[in-house]
Amino acid sequence: MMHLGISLTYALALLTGALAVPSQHLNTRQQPFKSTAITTHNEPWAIAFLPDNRILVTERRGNLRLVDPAAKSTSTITGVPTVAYGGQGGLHDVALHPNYAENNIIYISYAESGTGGAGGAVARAKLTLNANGGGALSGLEVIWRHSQKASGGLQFACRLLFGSDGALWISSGEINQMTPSQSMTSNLGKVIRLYENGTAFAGNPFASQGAIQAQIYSLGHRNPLGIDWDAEGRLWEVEMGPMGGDELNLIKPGANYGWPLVSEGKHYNGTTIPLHKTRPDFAAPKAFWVPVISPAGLIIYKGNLFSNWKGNAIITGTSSQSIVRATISGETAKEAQRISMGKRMRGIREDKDGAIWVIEDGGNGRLLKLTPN
Ligand SMILES: *[C@@H]1O[C@H](CO)[C@@H](O)[C@H](O)[C@H]1NC(C)=O
Ligand SMILES: *[C@@H]1O[C@H](CO)[C@@H](O)[C@H](O)[C@H]1NC(C)=O
Ligand SMILES: [Ca+2]
Repeated sequence: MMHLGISLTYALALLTGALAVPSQHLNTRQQPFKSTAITTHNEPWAIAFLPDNRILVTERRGNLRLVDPAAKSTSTITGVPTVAYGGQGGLHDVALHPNYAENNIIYISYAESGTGGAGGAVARAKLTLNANGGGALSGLEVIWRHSQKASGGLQFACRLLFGSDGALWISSGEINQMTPSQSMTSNLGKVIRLYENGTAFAGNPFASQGAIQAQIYSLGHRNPLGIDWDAEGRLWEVEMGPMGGDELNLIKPGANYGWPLVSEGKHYNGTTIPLHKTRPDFAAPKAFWVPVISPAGLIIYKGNLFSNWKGNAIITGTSSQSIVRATISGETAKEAQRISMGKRMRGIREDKDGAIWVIEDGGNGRLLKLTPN
């Protein structure tokens, strides 16, 4: 700590995030938590906790693993459909049905091949666990898919989240097609709300306007890789911008978040894009990052273990190789801390005891359990 060349009091304040100082001063070199490596995975993407404290981990090449954290062991769940592995695509998220304890249904999202390239899909299946580890999916049924496919293998996203309304929420990426994010006859670049069986949720804002429209909760998104609820039941979302302009958004029904018409970033060829402030009819992000952090996952922290983090957005970043913590006050949000992890960070989840679990990106990505020092 003292190698930072700052006072102990100040360093402690940094570690607990108690000081409201600009984020460039908050690149804490010493991590404000204990990090315990549990297992290592090949391109892990997402984490879901089972009721018995074991953990499902997806790996992008199409493997679903069952982790026993007590034994630090990994076994395999069979029956995952063939995924379109390549670019950013493959097996993505995993989530439990709200009544998993009774029906053993889980949901997975993944990229699938088809006419025109690849697109995102969401399927549900029954998970049967073996007594000696491992298990199998059966009765797999695709309940939703992107309304078009595209080549390039980019920006599928498709994070899965259940709400207290029992609905399945999907953060649908725009597979690098841009304009469909603004099209009401496309489900690319949208936040989607469905019943658990895949039917569009009756209370959706455009429910009366057509089959695709009925799925849409919000539009104008690019690569929305994280969604979570706050304690008030509001939905927050992070999405990767183009060159610059990663966003933390507060999701409201029927709102348009502007992509690709407005952004705080530029196109990769350097062409400028009008800023959100030029179009007040679009919802501007509550926080944005230029240069990018590359947000790949999000939780709004609800536990007591990290007592100073309650209600904060905790964001995993790939290019930034960090965990970014943002405070939320009313409808405003602000980066408060950036914790260097030394690796591209991918999935993040909070367990029922308030510990934070994250996974590193890439070929030897570790599943890490974070608890206070
Ligand atoms: C899906 O669930 C909704 C809500 O429970 C129900 O109204 C609808 O009929 C179901 N659709 C199918 C195809 O089962
Ligand atoms: C730059 O990239 C954007 C997005 O792909 C494209 O719409 C635009 O035409 C490009 N501009 C130039 C000058 O190549
Ligand atoms: Ca936006």
